[in-house]
Amino acid sequence: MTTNQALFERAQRVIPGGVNSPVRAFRAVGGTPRFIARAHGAYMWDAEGTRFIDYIGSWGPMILGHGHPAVLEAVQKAALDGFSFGAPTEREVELAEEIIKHVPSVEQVRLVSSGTEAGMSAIRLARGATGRSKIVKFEGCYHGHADALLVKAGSGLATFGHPTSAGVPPEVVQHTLVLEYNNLAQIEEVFATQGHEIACVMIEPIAGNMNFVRAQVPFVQRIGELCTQHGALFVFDEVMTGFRVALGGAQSVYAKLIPGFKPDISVFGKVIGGGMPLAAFGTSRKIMQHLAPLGPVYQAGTLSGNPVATACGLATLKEIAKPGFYEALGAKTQSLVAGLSAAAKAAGVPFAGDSEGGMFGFFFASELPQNYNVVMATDKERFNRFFHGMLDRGVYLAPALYEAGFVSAAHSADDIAATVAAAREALRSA
Ligand code: KE4
Repeated sequence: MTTNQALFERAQRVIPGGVNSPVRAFRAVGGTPRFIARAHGAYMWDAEGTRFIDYIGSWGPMILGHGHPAVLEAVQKAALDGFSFGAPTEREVELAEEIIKHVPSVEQVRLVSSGTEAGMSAIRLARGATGRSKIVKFEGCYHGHADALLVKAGSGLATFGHPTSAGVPPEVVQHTLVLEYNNLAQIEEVFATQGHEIACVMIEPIAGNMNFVRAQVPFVQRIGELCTQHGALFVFDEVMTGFRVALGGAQSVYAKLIPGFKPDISVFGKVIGGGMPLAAFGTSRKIMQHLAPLGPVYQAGTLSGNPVATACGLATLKEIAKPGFYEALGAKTQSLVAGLSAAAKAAGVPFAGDSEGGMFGFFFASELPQNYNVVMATDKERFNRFFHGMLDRGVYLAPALYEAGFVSAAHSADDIAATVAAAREALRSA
C-alpha cells in the first residue's frame, strides 16, 4: 500500500510543493499531508486506509457530506447527457433562479468556475459600473488570488497596499486600500478623504480566512451607509458563508440585525457547486447591465455554468433548502464547539469558539479575536499540537490556525461525541 509519505515525495517531483493549493501542504502545521483516497458521508479515508471524521468538507462545499445519494444521482445523470457544450443550458437557468430565490439582494447572477474568478469579476464589475478605480478590502480577508486582492496593508491608513505575493507588480495594487477588520474609525476616515474615488468595499462578513471572526454589526451597517452615501458598492464575499451559515448566507443573518440591510454585490462559491468547480457573483439587474455581452465590462469562461457542475450544485441547493436543514446543522455545530470548549476548560486551556450554521472556528485564547493581528497573536503552537493530536486520533481539522471548520448534515451525534472525546485526550497530552 502506498503511504502518504511516499505519495508526498512522488507528488513533489511533479507538482510544486506536492499540492495544487498551498494550504493542503500542511506547511502551517507541519507534518505530512494525508492523500485522500475516498470519502463518504462525514468521513474521509487516506491512502493508508486511515479513516478521519472530516471537518474540512473540501473547505466548505460538502455541506451534505460526501456522496449524498440525490447529488450523486444528479451528477451521474448529467454526465451521461454530456460534460460540456459551450452553449447555454436550462440547468444554468435553474441554478441561477435557485440562487436568486434565496438571496433577495440578487436579481441576476453570472456563473463562473472558482471563487477567485467570481471575486475578480465582481471587482471589475464594480469598477466598470462606478467608473472608479479604488477598492477597499480588510486585512485577514481572503477573496481568492486575483492580483488586485493579494495585498497587505500599506504603511499608513490612506496609503495603498503592498503585494503579498511575488509576481504582483506594485502598480497593480496601487488602487487597493487595506484596512483593519472591525475598525470603524478607519472606514470613516477613508470615506471622508477618498469616498468619491472608491468603487467598492469588499468584505468577508464572517471571516473564515481568519478562522472565524464576525464583522461587528455597527461596522457592517456603517460600511453600507458610507457606500450608499458616496456611490460606492458594498461587495459581500460569501464564497465561504453563502448557503453555509444560512440558506440566505451571512447577509440574511445581518439583515435580521440591520433593518433593510442588503449588500450591492454578492460573491458565491463552494456550497453552490456542491464540490464541483462552480461559483457565481450576483447583483441588481441595473448593475449587471454593465456586463458583457450587454455592457462594456468583459467577463467570460469556457466552463462557466458547466452542465455537470450545475447538476451537482442544483441537487445540493435543493437538499439544503428543505425545512429544518439549517436548524439541525446549526445545533450540531454549536454542540461541537460547546464540547471543544468544555474539553479545553477541563484541561485548563484558554479557548474561545464560535459558529454560525455549519461553519465554526476556535482559538486558544481567552476571547474571540476581532481582527487579524489578534488572531495571529493567539497560541499557534498549541493549535498545531492540537491539530496533530486530533489527526492522530482520526479527526481531520483545518491544517492552519487561520482557517475555519465545517460540519455537514452527515455528521452524527456520535461523530461529534467522538470528536470531543478525542479533544479531551489531545488537550490533556498537548
Ligand atoms: P477559490 O478560488 O479557492 O474557489 O475561492 C477563493 C475564495 C474566495 N473567497 C473566500 C471567502 C474564500 O474562502 C475563498 C477560498 N477559500 C480557501 C479556504 N480558506 C480555499 C482553500 C484553498 O485555497 O485551497
